[in-house]
Amino acid sequence: MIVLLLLSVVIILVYVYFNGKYNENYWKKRGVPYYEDNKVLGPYWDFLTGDRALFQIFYDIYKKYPNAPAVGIGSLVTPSLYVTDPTNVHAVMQTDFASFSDRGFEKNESDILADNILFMHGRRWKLMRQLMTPLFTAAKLKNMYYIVDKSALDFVDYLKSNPDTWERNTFDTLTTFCCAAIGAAVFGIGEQSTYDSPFLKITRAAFYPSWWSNIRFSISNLSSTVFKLLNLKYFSDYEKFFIGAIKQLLRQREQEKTKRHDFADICIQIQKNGAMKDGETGYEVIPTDELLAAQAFFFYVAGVEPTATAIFAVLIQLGKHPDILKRVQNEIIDVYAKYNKQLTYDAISEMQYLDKVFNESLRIFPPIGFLTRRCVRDTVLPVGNIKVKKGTRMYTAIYEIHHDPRYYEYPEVFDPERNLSDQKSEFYMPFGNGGRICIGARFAKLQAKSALAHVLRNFNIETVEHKGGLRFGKDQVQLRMKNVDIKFTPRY
Ligand code: HEM
Ligand SMILES: *[C@@H]1O[C@H](CO)[C@@H](O)[C@H](O)[C@H]1NC(C)=O
Ligand SMILES: *[C@@H]1O[C@H](CO)[C@@H](O)[C@H](O)[C@H]1NC(C)=O
Ligand SMILES: *[C@@H]1O[C@H](CO)[C@@H](O)[C@H](O)[C@H]1NC(C)=O
Ligand SMILES: CC(=O)N[C@H]1CO[C@H](CO)[C@@H](O)[C@@H]1O
Repeated sequence: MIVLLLLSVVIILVYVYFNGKYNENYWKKRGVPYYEDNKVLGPYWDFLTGDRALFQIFYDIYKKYPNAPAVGIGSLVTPSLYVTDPTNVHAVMQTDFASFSDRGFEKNESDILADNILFMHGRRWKLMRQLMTPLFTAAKLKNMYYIVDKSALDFVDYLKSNPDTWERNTFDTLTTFCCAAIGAAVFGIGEQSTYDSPFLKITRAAFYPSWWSNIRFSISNLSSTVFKLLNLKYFSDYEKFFIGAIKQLLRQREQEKTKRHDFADICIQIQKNGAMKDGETGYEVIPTDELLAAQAFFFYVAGVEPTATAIFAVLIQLGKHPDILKRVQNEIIDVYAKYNKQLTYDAISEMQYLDKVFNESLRIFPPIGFLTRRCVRDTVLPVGNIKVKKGTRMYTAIYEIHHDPRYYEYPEVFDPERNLSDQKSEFYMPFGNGGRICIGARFAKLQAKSALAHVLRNFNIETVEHKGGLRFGKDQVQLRMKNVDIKFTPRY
């Protein structure tokens, strides 16, 4: 017994040693430094055993190899490359997109709700992305703006009638709002408050970030084989509820004549048009209720937390800079008066200073700290001439670049006057970049700015950092600002 145990320990140690050695040589041969602190699991080891966010661990590596074109990292048997040089990052995301068009997510085919553009790859993704893109044009957003506006007004009412939210659990309050607002955009609105929607309670519970969901994502990140072996499903718990709700909604809408400009309307249109076909390859997809439910689901999975984080980022900065807050509020008040006490789509678009503040807040706190891709065909990265083989996992820096003094003078200083629209896209990527850039960016910005305008018209704010100061939650891809709250004081 003891012998057997010892033997297995020895076998594991030998395996770990050779696995690490192999990974190291793999990258050294290609002229790339290798992250040596843990040769087998790389930054994931630090993530699993520590209490910091993964992006912070990457940031340490970034600072350790400031001039490397990329850094090899351990990830069991899959070669993995952490891309730090902005030109290389740009190649992965944009200029060589065809070689890196996958996010590298594994999904179980029977996991219906994971069949959405966030997780899809290959020609299926391409077709679905083409189909969903027109949903977020300026014209469509203008039509659905009345829903965005109602959500923001309901949010203000909610704040006004719940003074217990004025100094505590700000991020929770914002997540609830984003869940309600996304629900309104997908399912439509009626007379009652978006906060009284029957969907809110369940979706709110589903999207509460938990340690378990971190672990599940982490397994899939490390190795698709392990993921398949364990037979994990991402969203099975919500499948029945969600698909049922969408089916019911679609059948109901088929009977209606009036256009409401929400996501459900668009689904009906898509189904009327029948099978979707890629002109080039002839590949076809049938828009079933299930497929559309999965697309509705991406609004929640991809939309709720980053939008809440973005609003939080702006509030944290404004609550620390009273002079900038005053200027934002003055702009809101002026535009509000100009538009006859309405915050219309055009009114929100006119708030240039708010836009600058939003942009700069997302430079300092990009809600997604780094991105992942999978190489789908052998290629070469321009800086350092790095050969990358099909199947390699890529991690690209965002937060690190946003905070690099080589690209931003005094990067830790919040300064809305930085000309970010002058900035090359490889240095500013809160919504990612290239072919897989955030499809909801316009919608998210509109939602966030509308909420901010309504709230800041009604409240003054101050940022309250609790004992020990602001820190980040132990999350994989998100930035979650913790130990900090917003104190709201009424101005009405
Ligand atoms: C401020 C809020 C948001 C931020 C900061 C954000 C950020 C991002 C980022 C960084 C990516 C990855 C892009 C890449 O890989 O290059 C992404 C992808 C995506 N986002 Fe957002 N997002 C936000 C809100 C939303 C909303 C509200 C929706 C839904 C309406 C949404 C839908 C998506 C989808 C579907 C993808 C995957 C696109 C694809 O793979 O083709 N996002 N987002
Ligand atoms: C997906 O999950 C189901 C049940 O959870 C399982 O029966 C099936 O074999 C899995 N498929 C793959 C490819 O892992
Ligand atoms: C904010 O950033 C976006 C790019 O993300 C840019 O198009 C826009 O012009 C910027 N706004 C201002 C006021 O600079
Ligand atoms: C910011 O950069 C854009 C693009 O280069 C330019 O058109 C604009 O005038 C600049 N704005 C300021 C205030 O410098
Ligand atoms: C390579 C890979 O699968 N990366 C994923 C890791 O997990 C996050 C979610 O926590 C995904 O967004 C990445 O795509």
